[in-house]
Amino acid sequence: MAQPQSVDVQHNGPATEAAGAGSLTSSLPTREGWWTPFFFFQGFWLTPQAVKSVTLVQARFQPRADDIILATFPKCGTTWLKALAFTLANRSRHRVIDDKHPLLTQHPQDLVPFLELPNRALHLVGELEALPSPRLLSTHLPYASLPFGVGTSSSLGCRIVYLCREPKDVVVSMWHYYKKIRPDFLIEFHKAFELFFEGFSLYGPFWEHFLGYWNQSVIDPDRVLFLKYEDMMADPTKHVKMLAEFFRVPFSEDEENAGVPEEVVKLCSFENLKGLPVNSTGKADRIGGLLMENSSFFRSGKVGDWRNHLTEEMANKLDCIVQEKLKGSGLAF
Ligand code: PAP
Repeated sequence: MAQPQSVDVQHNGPATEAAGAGSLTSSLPTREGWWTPFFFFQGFWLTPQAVKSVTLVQARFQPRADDIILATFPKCGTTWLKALAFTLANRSRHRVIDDKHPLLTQHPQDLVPFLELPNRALHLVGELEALPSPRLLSTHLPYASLPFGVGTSSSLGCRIVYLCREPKDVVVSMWHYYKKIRPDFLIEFHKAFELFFEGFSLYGPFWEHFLGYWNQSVIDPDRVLFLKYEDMMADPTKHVKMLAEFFRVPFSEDEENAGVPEEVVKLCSFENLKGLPVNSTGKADRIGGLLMENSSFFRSGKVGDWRNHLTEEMANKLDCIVQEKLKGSGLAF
């Protein structure tokens, strides 16, 4: 591992809690390999920008008991979960079959705000505080790094949906995504695979990320709903109903009879969302300083695409580390 090094952390306006972030990163282990050095912060690899925004979120975010947090490791189906959750939670305001439904004109990523995005964290109090309850929020933060009150098992604790995915598909999705959004950062697939395998990827080690939420879902299943992308793909309607129950807006008998759960599945399906002009054209800066195509979040949307990218040896190697790291937890892929 490379020697710790300092990074220049810019401070903006009243975000004084970030003042310690520069000195904080200077004392953190750091490693190169991705487009910028990552820092090992609270047990996970983050960009300097992410260290800064996570610190801000932890200092400033005011959780509400009725907040619902959508938590994911990157490339595990965040966009899909945001679309489903938004549609379910807001269906009394926005009918699922309606040519004015927000999903038809807004990118799913924009309908549920991330807690820790750099440009958002700086306006955390203003933007997130202004949202009416119950708030629907999303995060890539590991369980242990959630701001106090989100992660605690108390009446203050928010409800959390965690979505994870077969790691072999995650690494493939991640590599394609970086290739698309960072064309100036060239990394061969086998190199990205090695880093991911070592647990060195954004918000990695992925197994620690999975386990943090998994363990909590075992202890407190009413508060943490743990889902897998593959299970959702296999039976989306069942999962849509499960999510509606978890959000405390279960489908009525009339809705069930009218096929509303199936309509939610259709509206949020990969094929439908990918084909919409708002998702297939245009660019936006969603992570602070990087303009990316809206289509970057819709690639193949398949289970098992890893077969087109990993050799048998690579697949076995990743399977072995996953088995070893998850051993005894009850979680398996
Ligand atoms: P993020 O974590 O960076 O926000 P995320 O949405 O998790 O991104 O990653 C995109 C993945 O979800 C892509 O997977 P792929 O590369 O294997 O194709 C994307 O295609 C997939 N995805 C996006 N929308 C949907 C959807 N509606 N249904 C299923 N998969 C989807």
